[in-house]
Amino acid sequence: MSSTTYKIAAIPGDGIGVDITDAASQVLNTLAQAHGGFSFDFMTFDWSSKKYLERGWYMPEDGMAQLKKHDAIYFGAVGWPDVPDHISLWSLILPIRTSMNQYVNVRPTRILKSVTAPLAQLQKNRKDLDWVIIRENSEGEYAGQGGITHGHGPNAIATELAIFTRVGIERIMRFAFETAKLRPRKKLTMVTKSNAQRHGMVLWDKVFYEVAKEYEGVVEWDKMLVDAMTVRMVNKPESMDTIVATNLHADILSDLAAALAGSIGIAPSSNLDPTRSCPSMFEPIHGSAPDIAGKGIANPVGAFWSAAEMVRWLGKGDLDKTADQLMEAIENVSENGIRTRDMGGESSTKEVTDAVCKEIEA
Ligand code: GGG
Repeated sequence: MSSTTYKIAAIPGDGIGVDITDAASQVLNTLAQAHGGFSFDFMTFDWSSKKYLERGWYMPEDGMAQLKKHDAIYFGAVGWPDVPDHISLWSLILPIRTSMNQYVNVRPTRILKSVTAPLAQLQKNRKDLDWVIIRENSEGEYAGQGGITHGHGPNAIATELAIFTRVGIERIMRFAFETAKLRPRKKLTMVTKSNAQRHGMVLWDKVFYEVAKEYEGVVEWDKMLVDAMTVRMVNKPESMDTIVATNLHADILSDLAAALAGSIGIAPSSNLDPTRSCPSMFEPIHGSAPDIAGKGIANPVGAFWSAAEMVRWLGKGDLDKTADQLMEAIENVSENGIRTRDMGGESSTKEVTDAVCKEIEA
């Protein structure tokens, strides 16, 4: 039987990114061995804030070219107290997303088996929260356009331009409708702030209505303002399924979604190039958590769920069952009470990781 080796560029980054990337590679290797027919060849890139402080750069000049030689990128976390956050973010994940054409960020959220949801109503009706947030990942408020004039003193003037293109909006809407079409509820909620932001957000609305026409009778849709959306997520979670929003709005909404589902430490994300011309990147949505870095207590579940999504993407449909097996192992371990502190347990990162590996091998 022939075997496929997937070349993975691993960028652990900062803080707990290192712990959870190690844990994810252990789990992925165990999964490949147990399954057979595929394996992983990890190449680790030490592009971190620590290295930046030592040598003045995160990624070498040919960094993107090195990443392009891989089938996928696995990313830990970025951000460290001694480096301003906008420098670390703009030196690693943001340029990777744009250079690798990763214009979609998929963030699934549901309440995993035996995880405690913070709201009583969600704890009782756990299936009510089952969403996929589709984040536009290449433009909007993260386009990096703007500047500061009139010095940095009392007269400073800063601009932060949000860029929205018809091409960028249309492709994310199409991806969102296609995602919603395959989901059981077949519902799409589109989020903007088009009452106050009267240019880019109005173009979002316009393009959305155009694309929606193609899905008439196939996908039910509605539209929300982002402020009202936060209330609906808490009060009527069952009324939504797939959600599409701008880079900034979806970044914020997905943190709220993760908290409602039990912990930010659980939530995964896939930065996808749907054309598959560049490697896609998989990362938990949480940051580097400097306060618990190196203590061995970080929750690896978001990292494992992201790894499962990577397996699904690499397999192009052939490894869906394998990815499901990993998700089942994660849920069984949690059900057996092997959980980190943020999930109400006392287990270490290593204990959760070893238990997930054991479940896969069982
Ligand atoms: N593991 C992802 C990570 O390090 N996130 C830090 C962060 O602030 N990300 C912002 C973003 O996803 O745009």
